[in-house]
Amino acid sequence: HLKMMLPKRLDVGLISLCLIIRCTGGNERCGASIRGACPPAWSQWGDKCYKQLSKDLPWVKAKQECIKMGSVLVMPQSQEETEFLQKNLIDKFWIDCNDLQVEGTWVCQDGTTDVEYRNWRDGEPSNFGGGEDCVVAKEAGWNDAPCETHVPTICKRPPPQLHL
Ligand SMILES: [Ca+2]
Ligand SMILES: [Ca+2]
Repeated sequence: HLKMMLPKRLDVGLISLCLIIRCTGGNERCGASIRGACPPAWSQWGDKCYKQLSKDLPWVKAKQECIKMGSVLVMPQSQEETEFLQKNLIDKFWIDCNDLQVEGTWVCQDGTTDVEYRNWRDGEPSNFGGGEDCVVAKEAGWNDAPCETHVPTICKRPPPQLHL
């Protein structure tokens, strides 16, 4: 009998909590979500969470591994974001930027959002040897490199949210 009662009591508790938050949140925040902190082992910068994978990977594999973790391959949108990653995680890493479809036409995306920010190192992109279609961020700037190269990988995700 006790087992039957427990879920009901939890439900009542959760509903009360929601009502309390709605009441104290004011009109603007009614129905809004609360953003939590980053999960353990993820580093936080603003409203983004980052984690470096334990293995260096080829670019396509790097993208796949991030998606498996419910995240995306990182694509910094500013110098500030890049510096945070280089100081706190690693100075060299793949970014979600490639010219695989049309040589010289760079597709750079933060998740599904196109990113305009570019930070090429002098002399890059070089498409050296005709086979450099993926991008590595380094301290001196970006370099296009062969996608098969094993490079450190950083994944990005938003902090978990509690929807009310
Ligand atoms: Ca290329
Ligand atoms: Ca290059």
